[in-house]
Amino acid sequence: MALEMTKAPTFGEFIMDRQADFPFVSGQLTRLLTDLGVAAKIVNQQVNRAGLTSILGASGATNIQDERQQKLDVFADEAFMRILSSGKSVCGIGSEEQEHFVRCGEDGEGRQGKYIVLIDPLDGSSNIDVNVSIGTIFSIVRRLTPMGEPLKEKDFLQPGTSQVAAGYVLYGSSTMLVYTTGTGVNGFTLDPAVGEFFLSHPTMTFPSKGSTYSINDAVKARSDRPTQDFIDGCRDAADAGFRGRYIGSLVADFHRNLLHGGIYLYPSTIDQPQGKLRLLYECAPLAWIAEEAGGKAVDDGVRIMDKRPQSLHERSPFYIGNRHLVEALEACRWARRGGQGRNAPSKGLTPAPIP
Ligand code: P6P
Repeated sequence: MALEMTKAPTFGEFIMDRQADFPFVSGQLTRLLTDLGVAAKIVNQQVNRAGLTSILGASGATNIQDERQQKLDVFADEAFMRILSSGKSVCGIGSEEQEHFVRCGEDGEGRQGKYIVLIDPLDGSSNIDVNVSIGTIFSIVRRLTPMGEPLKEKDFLQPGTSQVAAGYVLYGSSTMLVYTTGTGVNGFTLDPAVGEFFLSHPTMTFPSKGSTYSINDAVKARSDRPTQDFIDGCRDAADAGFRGRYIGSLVADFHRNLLHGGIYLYPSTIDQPQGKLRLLYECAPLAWIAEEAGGKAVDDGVRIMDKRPQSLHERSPFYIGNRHLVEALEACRWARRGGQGRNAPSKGLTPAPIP
């Protein structure tokens, strides 16, 4: 019997092969991506045992977001911080769990290392205790300050278009790592038997059409009229197969929409005018993944990738998914402006017929 000689490349093999595509790189990004994979495996191991160890439940502390920190939040943050700062590639880290930017290196000034990592170590952690999928989201940019000098705030506050790599880890029924470096989106599934991520979803793209909308119904009620018009349009299109799906875990909702088509919305609301999600380490990395997969990501009118952050934990309204669905939402915004200005609807936009 012929031995099955072909196997999917591991994450490490894949990024090494891709490095060969860029002959002048120093290998620091390869090392950094490899470190992210190692940290993801360590976090995954704890996530999978959450119900079996004392790590379940709140740590008692609250983080900068004034959110009760779950013990796994703290564990994940420490794991990523420790592994990323131990390599020579990273000069600084901005984490959802850390109030301030962290400058790496012995003197804590971030003088060495080419890359900055912005990370949400464990997003959706309120779902941990109920065994719902959670995720890690990461974004990588190059330092702006010359090597050897202390990092400055501007090194961390760069627009999404400055990213050199972005991705997420989904700790779900299986654990996946999905990332882009600007040449498409590739997904890797962890084989826990060997402790390796194997390429399982090469060249991921949104399906040509999507019919799933993901929004918290309570938030929809407090959002602006164009968002409500759009969702009402989706509901009216139920006969056309439109359906609501909301897990309450951004990475899980985004990943389902990427595979099956759909749009995720976290709008600005009366009580949260800038929405809930964080621009630097939630919106921008997923926006790049979405665009590389043929989709679109905007806030109330601006491309997420073009937004220049003013602070580490800055929030942004966030609408992301199939291009035709995001543009249908933009058409609702255009109509509510009396049909003036940008985002005039293209022909045949569904599902949100302009009222
Ligand atoms: P709400 C989790 O806290 C999170 O940041 C995302 O993962 C998720 O999509 C959203 O917030 C859920 O927020 O207000 O619907 O509970």
